[in-house]
Amino acid sequence: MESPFTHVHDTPPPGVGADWTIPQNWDAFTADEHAMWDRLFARQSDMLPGRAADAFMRGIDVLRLEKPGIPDYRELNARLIDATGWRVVAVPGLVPDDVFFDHLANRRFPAGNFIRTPDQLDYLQEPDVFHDVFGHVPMLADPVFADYMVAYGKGGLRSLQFDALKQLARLYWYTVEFGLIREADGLRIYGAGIVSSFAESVFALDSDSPNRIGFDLARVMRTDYRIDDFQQNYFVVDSLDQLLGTTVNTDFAPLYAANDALPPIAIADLLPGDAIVTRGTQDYALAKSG
Ligand code: HBI
Ligand code: FE
Repeated sequence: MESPFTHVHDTPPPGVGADWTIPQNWDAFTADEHAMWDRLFARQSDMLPGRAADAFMRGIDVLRLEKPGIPDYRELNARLIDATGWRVVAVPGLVPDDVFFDHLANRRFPAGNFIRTPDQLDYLQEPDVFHDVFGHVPMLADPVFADYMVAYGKGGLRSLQFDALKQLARLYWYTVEFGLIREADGLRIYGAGIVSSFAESVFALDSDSPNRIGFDLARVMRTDYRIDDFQQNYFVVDSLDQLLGTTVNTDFAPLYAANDALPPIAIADLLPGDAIVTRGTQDYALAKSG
């Protein structure tokens, strides 16, 4: 069983609950830590209008995330619970897959309770509070996306019985983390890995390099991805209803089996059946590899 992450411990460290949650301890964040949030927030919110999905921009608004400083979950959760019944809980970092899925299935989003330091402004291995709260939580204020994440958590728990974590992790990656959506005025980003990244917010929409492919559940679940650089593929949903509908109306057990009988799809490969939105040059990835 392969996790996209490498340093997940199996049992909670001392002082961490059995569900891996810890108190947010908001009062303990320093002025420098709040200032880091404000710096990241300003940089992203300047760029996101016209790039981020309507649902994401609405979430920022509904949750009053423009208030300076790392959000206090006592206030944030009051608004989030009102909107969709979701809440944010603090965790030390990555948590085991079963614990992660159980939180999602119960409308709890686990957020890393630390913030990056100035030397890690643009890239970090483990999700911090800026990625988790700024990136993920606005979409959780959208009722349709909120239900999708619950369905994903429930599916995740079942996938562990089917030994299908890898297939389900790809679905998370290409939707929740790096998804694009088609809106009236063009493509928009909704994936948390993009909206929380200064450079990828531009690259994902403007670069000629990556493929942009119409979302197809079975295809996505076979597609490898990279965790070390900009994506070489983005998958485009027509609506959040499409994403939720496909997920709840698909019987995943036969799909896992059918996909298991096929080879994985290499990162940048295009297939004859793909609904190609833009065919990428892959210039960026090729230049990097060298
Ligand atoms: N833990 N805190 C945290 N955040 C994640 O996104 C996360 C995790 N543990 C496991 C996990 N993700 C993966 O299983 C999913 O992305 C599939
Ligand atoms: Fe994330």
